[in-house]
Amino acid sequence: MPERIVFHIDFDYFYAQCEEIRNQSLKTRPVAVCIFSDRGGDSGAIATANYIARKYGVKSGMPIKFAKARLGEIKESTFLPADFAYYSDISEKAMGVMRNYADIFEYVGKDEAYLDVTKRTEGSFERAGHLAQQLKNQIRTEVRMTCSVGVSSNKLVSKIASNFRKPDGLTVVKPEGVESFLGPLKIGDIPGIGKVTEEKFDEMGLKTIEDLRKVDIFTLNKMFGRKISAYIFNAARGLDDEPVAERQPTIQYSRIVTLKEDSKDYEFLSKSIDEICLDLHRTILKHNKMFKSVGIQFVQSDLTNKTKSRMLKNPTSSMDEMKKTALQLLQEALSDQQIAVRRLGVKVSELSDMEGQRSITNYF
Ligand code: DGT
Ligand code: CA
Ligand code: CA
Repeated sequence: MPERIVFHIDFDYFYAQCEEIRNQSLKTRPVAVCIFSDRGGDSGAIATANYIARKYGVKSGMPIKFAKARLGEIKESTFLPADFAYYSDISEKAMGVMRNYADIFEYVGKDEAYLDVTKRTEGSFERAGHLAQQLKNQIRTEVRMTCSVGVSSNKLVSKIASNFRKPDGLTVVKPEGVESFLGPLKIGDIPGIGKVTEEKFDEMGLKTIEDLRKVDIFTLNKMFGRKISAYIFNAARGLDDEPVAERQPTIQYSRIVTLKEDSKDYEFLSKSIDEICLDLHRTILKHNKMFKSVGIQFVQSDLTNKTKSRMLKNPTSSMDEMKKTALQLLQEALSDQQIAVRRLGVKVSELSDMEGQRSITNYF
């Protein structure tokens, strides 16, 4: 079997970069994206921060209050509430670009994917490096986003490599360079090795992956059990044969109709929303799904697009909820609408399975 070539792609400071995309002026200031809890005020946590805010020590998972304390004095630092539906739209767009580069495309999460490119590069790392650069360029021009890419012959090393130089990194690790690439990295740079495990090794005087290679499999077995220790033992040597497995982002359902005439009249458009929701809701029930995000889409008379979406508090399969949210979005979208709408659509996403909840879910 020829050597595989695998990309791991991870978008840089994802939520915060999405915010920069729609407001370029954020690029020069510290930006933190917050998930406010229901308790109000500043209770809640930081989802992520741009690299300027990170310089001041702001990071994912930190209480908003701490982050405000760190950035409070800094001019123009900006705290924004997370807008998941919007981040999903950006993610979709970027995934759409990436999947064209892959023989096998594995969606991992909103800001992450593996691509097997063995066939199209004919196993050449030189070609793979160029392909990765091309992909980065296309994401930059079409989505206005930077990402970091790791290229190697397996998923494990590519994941470590994508994280090696961030943001906007591209790290190619050829098979003959794997051992020397991994050697100086921290044990905690191995995916899945958390703080606790890292500390255990630290107590043994082991800090780098090179140090870790000195631990024999029997010692590891005693520490972690067979399965985990086999993983750690192989990971330290850059060994991983897990295949890239085709996986697309979770499905979303949408309906779009062309209106009888172009319009920006709420009364007129809302009638279509009613019909679209009825139709869309049938699909939801048929697939036994709940949705957590509702969006609307305009194709305007000049054929440009406009979208707006909203995350709900809880997953639901209720048609009322779908319609209510779509109508709200419609009203908001029309408030500053210049051009008439030609086609109107509704989409639901963030789907989950309904699994036996039929009886307690309110359908209509
Ligand atoms: P990066 O990749 O280091 O440049 O920065 P991010 O922000 O892309 O970090 P990553 O890839 O670990 O996570 C992707 C997104 O997931 C991130 O933009 C926000 C969200 N996220 C990450 N960590 C946390 C967390 O601890 N809490 C919450 N609520 N969201 C998180
Ligand atoms: Ca990321
Ligand atoms: Ca990620």
